[in-house]
Amino acid sequence: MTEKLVLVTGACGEIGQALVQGLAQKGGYRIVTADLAPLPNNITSISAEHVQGDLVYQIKTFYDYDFDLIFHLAASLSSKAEVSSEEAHRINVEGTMQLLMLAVYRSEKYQKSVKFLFPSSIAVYGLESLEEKRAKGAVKEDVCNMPHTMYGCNKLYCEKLGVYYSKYFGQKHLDENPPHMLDFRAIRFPGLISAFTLPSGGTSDYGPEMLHAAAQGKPYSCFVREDTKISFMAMPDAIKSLLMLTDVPREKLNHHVYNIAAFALTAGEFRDRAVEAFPGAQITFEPNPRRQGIVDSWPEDVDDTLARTEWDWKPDYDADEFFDDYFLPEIRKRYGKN
Ligand code: AKB
Repeated sequence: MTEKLVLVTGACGEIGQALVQGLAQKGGYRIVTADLAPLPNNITSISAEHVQGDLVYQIKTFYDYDFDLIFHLAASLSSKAEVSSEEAHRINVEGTMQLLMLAVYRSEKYQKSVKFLFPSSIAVYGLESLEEKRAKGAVKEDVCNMPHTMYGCNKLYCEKLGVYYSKYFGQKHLDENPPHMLDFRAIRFPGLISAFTLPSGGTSDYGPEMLHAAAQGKPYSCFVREDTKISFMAMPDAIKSLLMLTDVPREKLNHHVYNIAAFALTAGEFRDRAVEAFPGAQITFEPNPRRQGIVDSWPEDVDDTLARTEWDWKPDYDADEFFDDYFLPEIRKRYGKN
């Protein structure tokens, strides 16, 4: 079977590293990676070619490649994007727009829809108050799409752009023989936690940061309140969801954008689990008002009925399985705490 040519942007990030390894395990792919940074050791041997540099300036390079599949992971996350919002807009929107244009150009030229997998986020949601957040509970895809952050606005707009390039590009869908367009598929990820990498620039980062600090015996000051609740997921489940959605026949999908859920915990519950696993862990709570405001605007949880019914999504790790079967065993190995 001929290998499929796949592009992974943001390959050096948390999802990127895990996804490149997941694609290699699955086999059948020739992987071209792209990122601002050089490849970390754990994926250098897997990448067939690494294009290092600013994505917006690298795009023209990619016009020569016959990509079947694109995982566009490059992004400036929510907290970082609030500090440098213009740069975030350039990366998150201009980068995505350029890549969507490349993919739709190739789809039309070679009459073969390029599959474009896009990691969106719970950050597209915006709850106006803690009362509304508690009342709404697990939100469906079509409610509260009123993001409070640059990053959330970028992700929501790029979802819409993806649907535009899949269904209405140049209004060519009205032509007698409409051309092949993009096959855009997006997942709204909750906060992701890996035992092997640490997050940077996000606002759900307090979860993984707290656990990694406790495992190393380092004190941790949490930048949100104890009662702060949002949805989280084990990194292996995030990769599973991307690979599952990639393989679903288009005709089985009635949507382009999907919530996925696994577990939702408060920051206090993370603390309890960390202290239980690493007695003596010193965890305090010193909320940062701006970052607190961001997570307060995100839902307590998400409703992933569409993903479950349209492509049989189901996480492998609920909260207990996350700690007992994935995170604690791996983190203890990583920091030599066996
Ligand atoms: C962030 O915190 O910005 C990300 C996200 C929830 O999309 N981890």
